[in-house]
Amino acid sequence: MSDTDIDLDELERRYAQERDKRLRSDGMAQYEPLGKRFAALARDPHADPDFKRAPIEEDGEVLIIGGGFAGLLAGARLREQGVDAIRIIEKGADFGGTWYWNRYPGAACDVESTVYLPMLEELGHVPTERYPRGSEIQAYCGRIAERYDLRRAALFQTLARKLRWDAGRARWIVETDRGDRIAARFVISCTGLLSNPKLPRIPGIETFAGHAFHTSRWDYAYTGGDESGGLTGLADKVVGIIGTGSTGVQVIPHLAAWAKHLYVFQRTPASVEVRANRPLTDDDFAGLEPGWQRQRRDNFTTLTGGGYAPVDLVGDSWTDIIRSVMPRLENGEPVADVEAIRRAEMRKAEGVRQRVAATVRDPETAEALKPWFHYFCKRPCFHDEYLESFNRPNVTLVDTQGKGVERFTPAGAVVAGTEYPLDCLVLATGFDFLVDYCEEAGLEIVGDGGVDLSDRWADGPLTLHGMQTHGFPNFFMMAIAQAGAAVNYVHTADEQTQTIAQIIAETRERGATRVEPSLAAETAWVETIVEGAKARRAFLESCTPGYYSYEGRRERKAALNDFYAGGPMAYIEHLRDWRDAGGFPGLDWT
Ligand code: NA7
Repeated sequence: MSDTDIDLDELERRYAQERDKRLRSDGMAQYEPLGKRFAALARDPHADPDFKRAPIEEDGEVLIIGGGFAGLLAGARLREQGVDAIRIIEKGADFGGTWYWNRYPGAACDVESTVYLPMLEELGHVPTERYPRGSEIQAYCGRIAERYDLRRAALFQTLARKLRWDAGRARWIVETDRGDRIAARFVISCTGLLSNPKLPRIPGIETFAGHAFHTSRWDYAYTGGDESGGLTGLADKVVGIIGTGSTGVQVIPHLAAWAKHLYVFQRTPASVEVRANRPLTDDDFAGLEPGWQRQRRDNFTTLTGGGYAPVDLVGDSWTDIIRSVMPRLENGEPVADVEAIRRAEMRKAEGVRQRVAATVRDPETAEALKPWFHYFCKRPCFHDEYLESFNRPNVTLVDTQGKGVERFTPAGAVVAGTEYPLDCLVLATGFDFLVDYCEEAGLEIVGDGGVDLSDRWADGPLTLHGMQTHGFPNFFMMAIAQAGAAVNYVHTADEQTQTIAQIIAETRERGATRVEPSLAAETAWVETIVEGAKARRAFLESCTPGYYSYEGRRERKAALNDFYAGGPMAYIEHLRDWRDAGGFPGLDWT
């Protein structure tokens, strides 16, 4: 399509119309966590429910909360610094974090394995596919744990509950749900970004009498099969699914293949692009020079963060848009042409809609599957069988016109007055995102002088680099609020953990008992975030709501939860410069 075929103003009008259909007054309150009213749905299907162990009392060096990639990388980098007394507390029965919980059929990473999986060079690992499956990623987490001898540090099926800074002993005292009392000089909280499943507060949902589960707690005992499919238990079942985000798009082709009938209740259509997965072989890695992964990851994060790079090393659907809107170079400096970027973005979104039209046979279904929002408003999805699923006779798309399911009855879901009887309801409704740090982490954190972090952060986080906060010495967070938001969070996490491990090493070398950001350094960083976030927030207000836009919220909390405006690669470079500068300016040691 040529640029002149795109009427930008008309498109903007259409986007605004679609956003208005989806806007709701209850914002974030439209969701509730899995664990409260629906505690049974939060049960871990992979763990031994009868697991017991005696409580532990110990005094260690570093306590890490969470055994996903962030926690594992923190452990690995600390081992590299020679720290032996590490303890890792993990809710699940194994390492893996996101990939421990999300074992739904089709679960795979949408970022290329060569940039997503950390430490490929250190471990000499060759991923099997371009886009790795969940089970392979989880197994790889186990390999990192073995390599850095982290398994002996782990307390699985354990939740950290309360952290209290004991100034007299210069120790954090950590209590868990299993009665442990662990003292540690340093605490690194790695509780995840999208780790608390959320449910929509749809009227009557609690009365639904069929079988229901969230995708992050997939019930294979009911569906049969495994991550690769074979859901034979659904052969005589009418299944409904709510959620057409990254998860829904991966699950739906499997449900479509096995259910007697599948109803897809759609609120906002996903933007679904080409995935083009393929096996990787040694040839893909032949001739790569040491340091190749850092170069490749930096390149991917630069391009997907909207920056300039002379080459595109990954060259997939993620980087395609950047290729087409690459800023021009003037005197060696990249210069963004705002109008050209706007047109390229519209062209990209139009291409996504044309793919729907070319794939889905029923014109009405195809029309309903077309996304009408700015390409950057929501995380794009990548799949080569999703759209085809809607050509099956046993699949019905129920387009809710941006409203979602109206209500539930014991028999099923109601949309626009029509009841759809269901045997099984699959909730692909996502996870809490930047709601409230302590609430999401499930932690009560009491710092210097008895100050509760949730009180200090009542209006939103106050940090230096998104990783440390004044008055909470020797405490680190792995998060993205006030940090760099990369498409590939593991890249950010890797740089954050290298920084944290170096700060801890320096604290030990100095013989200091506490390290924390000065109030002045923290205030300056927060101001940088809030100022820098203005342009992005203005853009998000034009978007169809979702977790990127904080469901359309405008208050200070949303601004404080925002990201480093220079982009993820600039944030990473800022951390590198800070590490290299020596002495970590902005930190106070005692
Ligand atoms: P997402 O991306 O948050 O998707 C959740 C989906 O659930 C999305 O399509 C929502 O529609 C839908 N939803 C939520 N509430 C309702 C109601 N009430 N009715 C209908 N539909 C509803 O979560 P995912 O698990 O797919 O992906 C999470 C992240 O994992 C992803 O971003 C990647 O980082 C990997 P909406 O679009 O809000 O209208």
